[in-house]
Amino acid sequence: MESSADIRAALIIPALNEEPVIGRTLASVPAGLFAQIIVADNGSTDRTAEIARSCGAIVLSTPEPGYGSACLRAIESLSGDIEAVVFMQADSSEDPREAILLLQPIADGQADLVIGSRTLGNVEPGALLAHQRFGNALATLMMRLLFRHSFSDLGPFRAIRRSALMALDMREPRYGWTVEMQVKALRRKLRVIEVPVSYKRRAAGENKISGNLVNSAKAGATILYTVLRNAV
Ligand SMILES: Nc1nc2c(ncn2[C@@H]2O[C@H](COP(=O)(O)OP(=O)(O)OP(=O)(O)O)[C@@H](O)[C@H]2O)c(=O)[nH]1
Ligand SMILES: [Mg+2]
Repeated sequence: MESSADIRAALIIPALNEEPVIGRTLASVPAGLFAQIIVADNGSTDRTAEIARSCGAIVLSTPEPGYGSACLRAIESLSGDIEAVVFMQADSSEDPREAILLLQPIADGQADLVIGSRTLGNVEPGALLAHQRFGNALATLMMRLLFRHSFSDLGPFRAIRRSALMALDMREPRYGWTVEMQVKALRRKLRVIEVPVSYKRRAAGENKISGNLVNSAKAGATILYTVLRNAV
């Protein structure tokens, strides 16, 4: 696998209390692939920020809670020459070497948004739970009915052209963020593709969303509401 794309890219990693794993996640990012690596923290009470800094990442914190708020803050701080952004989890579920697969279609001028699809890729047993698959299936069905476009996943590992990202005017402060990006991209008729990515169980640390049924239900409701709200 090649380790550099023909585009100047930044990596944004939203992270909340990921002390046991953020170091290994950052260490596995191929050298030279990203011009900027930003860990988007908000309110970690452990050593996430300190470890991320010691690994050479820029750490940004926002007092506003939420996955989306952290990502928004990171976007505001992108340096002027960045042409594309990759979003990735902090927990080593994804393989950062595969970021090149997400970036290349953008570099080649073939896509504006590239979703890393876990359901098309290699999923470690137990990494995608039944309720996650169900939520994904429901949200992608809604998008298929509303926009006649078939996504296979809402995977958080994804790349987007910077100009497209700015045009989307992202607003969702919490877990509606990923699906907001997909719905708005369809509404704006951006060139959207999917590539298969591999997906593993988190390497260590605590789950914030899918491991807890109440949090999953809340995230699921936010996601479905976000699809509907941005569709009209
Ligand atoms: N900054 C920030 N990051 C968050 C927040 N909630 C989750 N994250 C990060 O978003 C990513 C996804 O959260 P996870 O806890 O891994 O959720 P999940 O992938 O459904 O659950 P696992 O299967 O355990 O990985 C991780 O990198 C988290 O650290 C938040 O409120 N703020
Ligand atoms: Mg995770």
